[in-house]
Amino acid sequence: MNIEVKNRKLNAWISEVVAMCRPDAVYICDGSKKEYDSMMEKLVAAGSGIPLEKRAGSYLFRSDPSDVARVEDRTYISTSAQDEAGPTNNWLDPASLKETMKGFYKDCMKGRTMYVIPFSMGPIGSPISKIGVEITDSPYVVANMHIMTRVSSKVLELLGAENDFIPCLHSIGAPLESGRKDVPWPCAPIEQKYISHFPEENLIWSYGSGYGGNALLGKKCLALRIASVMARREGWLAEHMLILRLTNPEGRQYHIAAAFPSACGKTNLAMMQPSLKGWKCECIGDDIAWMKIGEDGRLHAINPESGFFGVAPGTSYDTNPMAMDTIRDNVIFTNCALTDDGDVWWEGMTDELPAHLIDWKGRDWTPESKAEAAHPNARFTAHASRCPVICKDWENPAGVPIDIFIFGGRRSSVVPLVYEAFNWDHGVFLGATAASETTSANIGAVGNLRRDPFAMKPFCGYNMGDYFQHWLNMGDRLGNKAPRIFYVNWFRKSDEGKFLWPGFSDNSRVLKWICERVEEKAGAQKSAIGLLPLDGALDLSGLNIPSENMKELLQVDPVEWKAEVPDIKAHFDIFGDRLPERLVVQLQELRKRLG
Ligand code: OXD
Ligand code: MN
Repeated sequence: MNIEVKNRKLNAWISEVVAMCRPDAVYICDGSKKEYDSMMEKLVAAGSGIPLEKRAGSYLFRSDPSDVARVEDRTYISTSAQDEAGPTNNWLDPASLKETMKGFYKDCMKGRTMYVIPFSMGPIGSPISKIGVEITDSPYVVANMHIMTRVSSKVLELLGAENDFIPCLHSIGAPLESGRKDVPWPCAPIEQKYISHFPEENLIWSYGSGYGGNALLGKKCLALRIASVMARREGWLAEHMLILRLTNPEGRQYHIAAAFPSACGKTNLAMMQPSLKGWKCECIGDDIAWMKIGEDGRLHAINPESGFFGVAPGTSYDTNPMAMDTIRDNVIFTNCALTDDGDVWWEGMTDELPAHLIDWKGRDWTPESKAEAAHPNARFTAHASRCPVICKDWENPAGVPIDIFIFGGRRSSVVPLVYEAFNWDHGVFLGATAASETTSANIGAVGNLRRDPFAMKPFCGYNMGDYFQHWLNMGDRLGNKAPRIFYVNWFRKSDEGKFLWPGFSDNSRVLKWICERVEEKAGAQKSAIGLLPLDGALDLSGLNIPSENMKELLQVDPVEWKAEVPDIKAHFDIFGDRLPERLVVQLQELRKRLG
């Protein structure tokens, strides 16, 4: 080993994994630039990474076509009792799952180096942060972890001899028999992929995939699935939320945490530049928020990550100029198309299509080609510090005080542009019933309505009925210091199928109303589903939206909403007696208000 490890638990674990996986060598990561560069050198030499002439310090990777996204149906929450994992998670008994996986892990790192990555989720040493150690046989994972988490030998120092950490074991599941040539993206077939969580012992085992959320175990596996269980145990919140700071023209700051399912523009909102004069928006995080009640009784949030693992297609100077500026250099691109002059391209990046590209599968592509040039889930990995609107407090170990929670989804009808919850319990009801229409980024038919409570369905590491109760309990503890709760829908369409709201930087107009509600400056009208902006309360200055469109955007049709009730009831029924009574009451009250 290149660095001496003093931590007893870590040493024992390394020995155990070496005995099981039989790597050729063991390397302890220190998080240095030199180390990152050596990973890239190795990956380029292996034919996996393509240096991009047009973007300094940037590389393109093409995954195996079978390894392009998170694999939700191969993701397990393994608890001794199935009820603890609940109806929204795949469950397998821990002993038998470990037995199966040990069969795959046996000798799985032959011919490869085993990397040991000490990392911190959250600023190193912050009381909200958690330490993990990922063992992996993928240098691509090491490089991505350098960007997405704080990898450092300081973490090993913090661990000392006795301190605890969350072990995250990862293998791509492609041992190299002696003399066999490697492939650019080694991985195991789909039926051998397992993304397993053992929350009772804070343990993660991932096998067979090299891709994003399956392999960068600090992100979805640790910072959401395992952290959500720890958060419930310890009385805090680990959420699938962006965090932003909005400053009004008078200099008053508001901190917003918002949860949207995938493909609803979370990264765009996190980096949004307001169209309203005098308003400023700064990004703190685009995917995950960890929130604890501070000494002042308020909820304080940190972003546990240190980078963005963003969806590339659809990102452009129109939709998200700040993301485009973030990814000018020092980026890892995965499954984007390659231009003839050594740059990346994806659908939606430019109006004009390039005349020729190499697509994400490595084939020639022209505008006549039927297939997409970039995979719809193509990604960029970029360090948060590269974002021109990153907030100066994004690494503040104390976090930022949250004023506002926003939930939302993609709904072409029924759901108005914005409304406010009547109170905390009603806000929890809005989060618990959040729904979105599926897009091509989701598996299954396009346009189906999918309930995705708090955007946490794929990420809650325990019974979601208990998760709802945890939110209710947090509200009880926060009392009148609780953030106010709102619901938004940027995606309502006219009968002709056109978006009614311009979205993007004009979403600042909705955020302005939300802030004015918090200040008790804007009135609201009561509807059956919540509090809506009064006529003329939304600042539409400089916008040219016909008044009938505004009417439609804010319309609440009791007939359409009555049709939602049985769907919500069916959604709630799956939680059986784990559904909190207070949410049953919320549904009854909605029914009553609808008449
Ligand atoms: C993500 C997701 O990759 O939510 O962030 O799917
Ligand atoms: Mn996400």
